[in-house]
Amino acid sequence: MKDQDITLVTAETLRNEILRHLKLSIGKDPSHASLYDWRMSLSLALRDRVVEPWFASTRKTYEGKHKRVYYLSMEFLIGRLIEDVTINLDVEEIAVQAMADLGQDYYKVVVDEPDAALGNGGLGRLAACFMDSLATLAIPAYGYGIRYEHGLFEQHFEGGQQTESAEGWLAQRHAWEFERPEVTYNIHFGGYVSEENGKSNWNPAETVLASAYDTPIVGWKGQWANTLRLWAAKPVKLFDLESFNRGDYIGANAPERLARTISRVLYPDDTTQDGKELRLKQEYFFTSASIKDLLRRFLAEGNKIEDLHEHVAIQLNDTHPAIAGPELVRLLIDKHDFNIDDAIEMARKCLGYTNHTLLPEALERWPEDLFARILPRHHRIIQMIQDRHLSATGSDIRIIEHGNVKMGELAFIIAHSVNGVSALHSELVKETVFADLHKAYPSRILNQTNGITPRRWLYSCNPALRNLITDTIGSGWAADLERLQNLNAHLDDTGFLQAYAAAKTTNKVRLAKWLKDRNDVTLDTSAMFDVQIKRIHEYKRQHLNILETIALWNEIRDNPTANWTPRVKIFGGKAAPGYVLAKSIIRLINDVAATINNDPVTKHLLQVVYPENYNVSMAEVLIPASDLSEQISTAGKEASGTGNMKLSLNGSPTIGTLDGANVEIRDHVGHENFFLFGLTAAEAQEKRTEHGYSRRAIEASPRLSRVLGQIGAGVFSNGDHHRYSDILHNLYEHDYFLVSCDFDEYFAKQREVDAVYLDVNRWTRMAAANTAGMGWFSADRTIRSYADQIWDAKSVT
Ligand code: GPW
Repeated sequence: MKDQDITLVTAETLRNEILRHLKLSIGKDPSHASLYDWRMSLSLALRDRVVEPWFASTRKTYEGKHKRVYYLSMEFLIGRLIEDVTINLDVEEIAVQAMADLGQDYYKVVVDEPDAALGNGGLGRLAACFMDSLATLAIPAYGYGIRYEHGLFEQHFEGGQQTESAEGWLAQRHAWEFERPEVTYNIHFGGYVSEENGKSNWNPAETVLASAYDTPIVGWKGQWANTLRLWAAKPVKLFDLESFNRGDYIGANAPERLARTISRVLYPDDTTQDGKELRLKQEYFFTSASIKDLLRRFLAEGNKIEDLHEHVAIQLNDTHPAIAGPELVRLLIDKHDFNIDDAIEMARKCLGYTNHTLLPEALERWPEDLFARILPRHHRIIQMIQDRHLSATGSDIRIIEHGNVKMGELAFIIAHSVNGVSALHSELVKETVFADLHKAYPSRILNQTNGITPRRWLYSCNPALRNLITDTIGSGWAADLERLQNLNAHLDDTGFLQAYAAAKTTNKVRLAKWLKDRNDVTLDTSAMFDVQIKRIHEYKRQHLNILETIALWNEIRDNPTANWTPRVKIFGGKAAPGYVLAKSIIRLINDVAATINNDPVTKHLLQVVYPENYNVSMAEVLIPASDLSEQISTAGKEASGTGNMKLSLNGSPTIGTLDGANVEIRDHVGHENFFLFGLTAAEAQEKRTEHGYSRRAIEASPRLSRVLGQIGAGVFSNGDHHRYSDILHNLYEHDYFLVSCDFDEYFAKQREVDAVYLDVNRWTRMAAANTAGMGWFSADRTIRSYADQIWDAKSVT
């Protein structure tokens, strides 16, 4: 069969395909079809268009014996897919027309799709951006993860406080996936290891089935498509008929319930690890299934197992899949007669490990007794990996220490490459968490600065700016983002700047309408939209932002007739359900909003909005409308950040610290187009050694003292003096994240921002310079670099 030419689709053919699906796949007549029915029909018609490029890609990979990349990740935060697919297939206009011809509003259908929220934040979204770039670059690749029945929880505010409810994206049929009931693997847990003729046998106590579901991921212009393969856990024995026959109807379902628990729900902790047995089972479940699957594919193509590393590159997205190392070693020994040394060597050649954090609470470690109970054979293999590492390097760094199995050390030692996710972070990886291992393996640590897909994060979410860019520098930039530099030639052209400002206004009006419909709040679109969107965490310092907001409110009230720059402070983000202080910060933001937004003296100058349930789709509305990007983490704590890149790319200059990728963003957009403040990573570390530093900083700042005094006096809590004693105590007594120390400089820098914003031309030039400078942060650049430096993988041309 001939490859499909995607440009041959017309609105008419697409319309007929939609109607055919409505009838034959959904079983509905147009006169009775609901929004859901139309959405399913459109999605299935679009999915059909992806199948040909998908088959063609598989065929070319097979015929050319090309190396495949396997990206193992606990999280894939992909969001909605309809627009992603229409844009990548270049059929958006056609889809709009086809739906209009059917009497349907395409955009209504688009927003009806639930977000696939199989991730918490940056790490999961990075995996989704990487899948987009791998397909765009035509690098043969599989993403492997878990098909969670419930994605990230839904966030609600009740009296300003976060509550959570289960998310249910699979309550409706998932249009994009293909179930593969024939692709299953037995995954074992527990039991014991016995020795026989020098061979170890694992006699597991429990077995569940890993069952595959495939979603094709199509790249730019439909030239290539890869597979996202997600595993669902199912029982080996479907139903306990004996119990049923005894009349024990509940007990009869026990095998089903037990197995399905493994893929039931995404753990909602971002950058913290709590050592739960179920989490370890999830990690081993999807990792083992993935390794077995890639070995099966490799052998089915007639390859020799000795050549595995020439055909397979496995990337570990943080340590969550680090058990891939021991699992591969185990399979090579038990099923392919490798000796232990050769097996470790082979595993090393195949594996790369990406580190995404230095926070000690995020570094995975398992109590050794728990680990040995669930994975007895892997426990022994890890000891052998450790023995060989100790004797080969003379290092005294152990994987198993003080009764813990440390997954970071395991991943480092078993992989041939270890990378950080921004230049600063990779240097800190060498100097801190892995300093000793870096000495033992001095060429192992690399840097791969993160990137974002410009298709979703500009082309698709920001049509106003997309059109202006294409009108100004021509098309082609979406898959060659460095071309945005060509905008630099237009930065002093008044017509261009006016058009740029108009595009921003269009997006702000769109956001204002969205908020009006959803939350019934009215925004002044001429005010500066100041945006902080990310998980709520002390190190990200949303509390620094809200304290500064209170200080500004005070100053406007003190002097209401001064030339203030009107601002809307927009927050978005979820807190881990068990993270008490983060939840307190959320409540404080909502309390402050309730007070400030009702103050007749200031409400035209200062507003705080915090829409609930921030997710990928909300980000797609907020980011294009943002004027100012808040990237204010304590230096040394944010590994990279990727929201910082999305906002800057969309013309929102950063106010930020020298942390993570902020450092490189500032270098690329120009120091004069970035509002820098705060201690450096080295200064922050130094500061923490000074006794009583935070109390002293607070006492030295009348502004901050006044704000903290107001909070303590109950100004934002109906006179309740104690509501925020946790935050206040934390700031006075152990302000590890240095909010107090950075406060005054942050406040002063915000006033500089105010002044620049009043000068429309200067501000717009700065915003446009951000767009022009951000081309390097395309995930295409990041993926090319991984392919060259870590995977030795090539684009198929
Ligand atoms: F702790 N990140 C995240 F390192 O979103 F595993 N979740 C996580 O569990 C971890 C990291 C982990 C984020 C980083 O915080 C952020 O700085 C980075 O940009 C992102 O991963 C992608 O690299």
